[in-house]
Parts: sequence; structure tokens; C-alpha cells
Amino acid sequence: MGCFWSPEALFGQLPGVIRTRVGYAGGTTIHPTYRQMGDHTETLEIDFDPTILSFEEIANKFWDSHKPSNINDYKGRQYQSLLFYRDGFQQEIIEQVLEKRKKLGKGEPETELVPYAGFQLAEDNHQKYYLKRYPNAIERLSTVYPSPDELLNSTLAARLNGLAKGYTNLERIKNEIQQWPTNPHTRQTLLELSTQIRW
Ligand code: MHO
Repeated sequence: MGCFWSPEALFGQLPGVIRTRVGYAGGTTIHPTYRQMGDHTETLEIDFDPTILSFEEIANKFWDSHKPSNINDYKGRQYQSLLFYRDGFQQEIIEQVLEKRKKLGKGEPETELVPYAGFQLAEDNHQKYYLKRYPNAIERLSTVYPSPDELLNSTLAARLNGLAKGYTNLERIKNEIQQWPTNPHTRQTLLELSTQIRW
């Protein structure tokens, strides 16, 4: 899906997504960095609640959102169209989704389908990249998520990263927070926090 900044915002705004993290995967280079990722590909890892968002929906959104052709590999494998599956269930769903898309005339993506074999986190400045363009948002969020790790794991930060990129709006996020399985105090804190941010 190209540079990992955008897919993180695209999927991070979806109800059912619990956490998004960007990193490097698929290659053999031992300690990849943005400057030296070697044969790895920029990758998004999505933790999700399958009772709200299905793997099938994720796979469809993946192919709806980019041109999965590997002709333009001007940067080696950095932007390879690549999809990792965690188990036989996901592998099977991928095959079904591809079959259905083919029947609907949506073509046959050149995406490489590979079993997941590790994912190495990208540098902090690449995590929730669009959200980090808004210092006031980061400052407010730090009252609830004081460390880089807490921000990295935050569902609210994933949604707000989608908002920063223009993929969702505050009303949708606030409505969703009302449904989150959290205690009333935390819910109130997250709602207030979302309202206070100056974009
Ligand atoms: N340097 C490109 C892509 C960044 S992405 C993390 C840009 O500025 O859009 O590969």
C-alpha cells in the first residue's frame, strides 16, 4: 500500500481496530531502520476485534485502497504489495476474497501472499505519523498516554490519526467511544480529551 503512513490512518479510523503499528516485515535484514530497511517492506500491523470487523472486510479494504501491481518497484521491496496471514483461517479467507473479487471483475492483484514471520517496529516518528503533525493533539494525549509506548498502543490515537488524515470525523469517534467496554470514568476522560484538542 505504498508508504505505511497512509494505511495506518486508513485502517486506524475503523471501528473494530484496536491498535495499529507500522514497521518492517517480509525481508531478511536483521535490524531494519527507515534509512536501511534492506529487503523489508513498509508494513502495517492491525490488531482488531473480529466480532466488530472481519478479516474479510480488512482484506477487501486492502485491495480497494491501492493498485496491487508490482511493476513500479522503483525502490526495491520498500513498497511491495504484500499481505501477511497469521494462520490457515486467514489464508483461506484471502483465497475466498480473491476469488469473489475476480468474479466481480476487480482483477487479479499481484500482491504477494506470505505467512507472517515477524514484524519489526518502525521508529517512533513514523508511528501515527499524521497525528504527530498536530502538537496540541500529542500534548493533550500525553495526559492519558504519557509514554511513546502507551500512545503506540492507544485505540483513540489510532482513530485520531485517521481523523488527522481526513478519513473520519470527531462525531463518529465520540459515538464510538460511547460503545467502548471501559469504565465510565475512563470513557468521560477520553470524550473530554477528544473534544479539547485544537486541530
Ligand atoms: N518519503 C516519502 C514516503 C515516506 S514513507 C514512510 C514521502 O515523504 O511521502 O515511505
